[in-house]
Amino acid sequence: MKCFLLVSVAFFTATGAFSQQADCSDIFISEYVEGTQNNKAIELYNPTNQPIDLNAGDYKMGRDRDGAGNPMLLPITGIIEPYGTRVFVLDKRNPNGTGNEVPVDDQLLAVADTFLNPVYVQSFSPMYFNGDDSFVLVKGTATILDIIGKIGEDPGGGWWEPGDPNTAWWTEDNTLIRRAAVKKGVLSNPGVFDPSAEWDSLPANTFDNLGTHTCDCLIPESVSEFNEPELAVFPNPIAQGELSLKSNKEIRGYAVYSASGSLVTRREELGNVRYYSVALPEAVTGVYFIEVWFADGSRIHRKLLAR
Ligand SMILES: [Ca+2]
Ligand SMILES: [Ca+2]
Ligand SMILES: [Ca+2]
Ligand SMILES: [Ca+2]
Repeated sequence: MKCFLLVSVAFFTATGAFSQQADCSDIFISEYVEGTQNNKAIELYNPTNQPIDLNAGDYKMGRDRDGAGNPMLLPITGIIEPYGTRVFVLDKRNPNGTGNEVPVDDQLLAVADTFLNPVYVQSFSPMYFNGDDSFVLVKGTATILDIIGKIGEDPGGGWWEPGDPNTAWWTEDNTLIRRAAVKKGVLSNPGVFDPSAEWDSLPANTFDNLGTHTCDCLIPESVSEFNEPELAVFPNPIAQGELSLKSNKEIRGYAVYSASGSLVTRREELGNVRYYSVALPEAVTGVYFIEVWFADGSRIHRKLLAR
């Protein structure tokens, strides 16, 4: 029996009482995919240096349908490793499905850690967000950890950047990625939801960034207990041709390659630094790969998106 959890808007619009939380201390939403058809996914990020057990912590998430003011919350399970993610995808997997049952994209099938909410029932359809439904992450019975959109508001088709003359919808047919500088979720219902404040907007059906997240919570001091090198590459997507590398191990050099494998830029001897700013040629846009090697001989590869 599914656990139904309908909580009144009065609780969700309460401010102050539950809004204290230190940076990098609990899970938040790192990516939101509202693509075409059934391509819907939510990525959660653990910004702490300890594993978090979603079941033990009583985490739940789901949508507030069309501004109803009563988010439908589905209990979630799984363990998220330190600085790791967990990807939840709408459970449409029948390859022969048609119409409302059309299966999600193969790339989503491949990257999902958990499939949720296979059957649509209007009164309890937490994962069937379609742009004008705020999405909420809750812990226990009374702690909001994050909100996309505004509970109790139907913005029309989707939320947009206030003042944008084109009013392009950010929460419908779009992928949203939390900026690296964001270190906790939105802890209380906003007066106005401005998606541009904390999110980067990518085209519909962009799935390449699911399964990893770059966050400033990962700093060398906080990962020094790891034996394996940890590397933060941010911002990603890259803005203005600049990105930063941060690690708990000494970085010796790096190389950036295009998606087709041609070398874009390379530095051999950085003098064993733990932090380095990389400048890319201005013309660089699209998908790239960076290889970083360390003083101890280990190497890490990461995918980059430049816009
Ligand atoms: Ca859609
Ligand atoms: Ca809706
Ligand atoms: Ca609407
Ligand atoms: Ca991601």
